[in-house]
Amino acid sequence: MRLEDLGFNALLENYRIENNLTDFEIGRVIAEHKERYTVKTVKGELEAEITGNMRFSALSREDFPAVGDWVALTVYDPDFSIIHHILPRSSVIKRQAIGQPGEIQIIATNIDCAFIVQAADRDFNLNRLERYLTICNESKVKPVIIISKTDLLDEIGLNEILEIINARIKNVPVIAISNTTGKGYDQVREFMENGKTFCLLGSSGVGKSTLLNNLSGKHLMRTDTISHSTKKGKHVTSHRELIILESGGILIDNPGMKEVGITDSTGGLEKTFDLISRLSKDCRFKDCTHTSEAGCSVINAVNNGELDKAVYENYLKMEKEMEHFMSTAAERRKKEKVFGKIIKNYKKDMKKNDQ
Ligand SMILES: Nc1nc2c(ncn2[C@@H]2O[C@H](COP(=O)(O)OP(=O)(O)OP(=O)(O)O)[C@@H](O)[C@H]2O)c(=O)[nH]1
Ligand SMILES: [Mg+2]
Ligand SMILES: [Zn+2]
Repeated sequence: MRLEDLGFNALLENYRIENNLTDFEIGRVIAEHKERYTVKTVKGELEAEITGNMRFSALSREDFPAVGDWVALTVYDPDFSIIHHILPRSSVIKRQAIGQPGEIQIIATNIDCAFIVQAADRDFNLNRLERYLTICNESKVKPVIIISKTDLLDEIGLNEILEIINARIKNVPVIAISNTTGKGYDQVREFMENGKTFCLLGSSGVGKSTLLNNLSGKHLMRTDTISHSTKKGKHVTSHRELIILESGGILIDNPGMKEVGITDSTGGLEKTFDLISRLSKDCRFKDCTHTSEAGCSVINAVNNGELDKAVYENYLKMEKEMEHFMSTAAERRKKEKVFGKIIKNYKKDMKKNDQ
């Protein structure tokens, strides 16, 4: 295996040389288990941990390695390596961490293209599609929408879904697939360029791992049937994992997500809701919130039917969520800083007492 097969490129190579990382082994994080990482290198798969320094100087989750990262490490033996550096990320897909207000969770890094998977039978939801588009657009990851399980629907039902998507979401490719019949697989494969990294996003039970297994021709990820009593997915995939397909392309499977909270995604919202961004240039006030202001061209567009009310409402909801996230994150950082100072003073006092 060459590093290029894993997605290594000239930009990363230049960085490696310019930053004197030539004495380190270079590899890509393919799995994470509670701050232990599996890193794929030309020497094989290595188990690695981070340096103490990296852990203590980390300000947020973004300072820790994530699946998809390129790292520089020292190899002691195959079961023990130390990660010293994370090479610059070309993209980061992230969401709000569950149960930790103001904190982010990295879904994957260095992604070229995201497959946003929704099942045709009962998972399909436009608001949620726009949410996934926002987190992809924020990081300039090319989104592709995949509608799975089309075998459970007749032609008319499927066309209805595709029309609904086309009416609301422009300029994003949509592929209808069935993991059972293989429908749409040729179109998916067309996107999968050699050396490029793709990731699978979507709710639990929509068929992400089944798609990955079928594309690889191997049973790499466990898949399972959905609980019929609750009609809910069982979260079969429990951790992120990066896989290289023999046919070319690198694919990251993710556990199904229930919530996709927006973080600091100004650019992502602008791109996803580009009609709103264009309209807002004509609002009377520069800082118009498009909620109640006079001379708001966004509200005008909703009133005259140019802008879909559902799109407008989804935009406002995510915009509000983003503002809330950013103020909570700022508050969190402030508290952590104060806490850091308390610890520092405490340690100083301890030293004084020792003398
Ligand atoms: N009928 C039909 N069933 C499918 C299709 N794709 C997947 N399934 C079934 O749906 C169930 C869930 O599939 P998985 O691939 O495990 O779903 P997942 O998205 O990986 O789920 P998590 O790992 O929990 O996020 C399995 O029983 C699959 O056999 C499809 O296109 N059609
Ligand atoms: Mg899965
Ligand atoms: Zn406005």
